[in-house]
Amino acid sequence: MDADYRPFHPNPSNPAFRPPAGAVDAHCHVFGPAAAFPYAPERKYTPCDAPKEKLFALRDFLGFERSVIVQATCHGRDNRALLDALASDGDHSRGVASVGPDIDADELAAMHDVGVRGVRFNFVKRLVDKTPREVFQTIAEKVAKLGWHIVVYFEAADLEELIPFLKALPTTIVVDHMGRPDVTKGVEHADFQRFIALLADNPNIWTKVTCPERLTAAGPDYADVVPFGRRLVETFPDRVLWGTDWPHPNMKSHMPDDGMLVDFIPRIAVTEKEQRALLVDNPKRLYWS
Ligand code: 0GY
Repeated sequence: MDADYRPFHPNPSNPAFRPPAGAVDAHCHVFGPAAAFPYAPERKYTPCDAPKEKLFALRDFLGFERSVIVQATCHGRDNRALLDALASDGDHSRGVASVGPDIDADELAAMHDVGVRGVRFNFVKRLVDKTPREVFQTIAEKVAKLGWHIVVYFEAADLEELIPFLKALPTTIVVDHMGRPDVTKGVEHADFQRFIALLADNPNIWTKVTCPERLTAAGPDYADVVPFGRRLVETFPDRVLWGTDWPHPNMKSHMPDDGMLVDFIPRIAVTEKEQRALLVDNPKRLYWS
């Protein structure tokens, strides 16, 4: 583990908000354990192990029934830890993998069988080396044939330049962490409005209303992030997903209490109808249908 890496919260609080039956944590990771699933040589950080058993125990504790496990950059394109977690969790988990352009139909079919339903394209410069757009395009065409979607992770400053590329992708797209807005600029700022317009103009683009702990400039109450999540949930109620982001890689300011993150949900999805769409119906449509 890197010297400045913060491990996940050892004993999260019991959330006051109880998720509806069938609720999905649609963004979480498994890391290692390194002894069984070594981290990728090209990784930009070395996390603490966050094995599937801990993830599943947290899911139960927080009142969720299902998980979408997303391949993280510390494992590169080696999806073994992810596939192992999926294989051991039956119908309770689905996955988002990271693959290269040479992946063939048989490999994709094997991943599909164990629960993978998407791939992730990462544009965050501190996490990955640059990948040529043609490589992503090749992968996109292959996975679109299986009905998979593409999860994209980028910083708000890079959105404008990415828009033509995103618009050309041939399948559903899910943008991580609300497009990572600078919350100090406010919801009405041109940057966040550009993101809203992207979703308004492209019905195939969804977003995760996740990571108040990464986006806040104020601290663990996350009040400054609420208007961003709220705006997305009320404007696109059937294209939003929620997740813990456990085990919260690369958090520098603080390590979030996962119970408090669950209590963030009713602040952005205020009606039972919105909560059901966000936590049950939307992820079910994307991952379990
Ligand atoms: C997240 C966020 C981060 C890391 C990764 O794949 C990753 O390594 O996604 C981050 O450092 O912001 O969604 O887990």
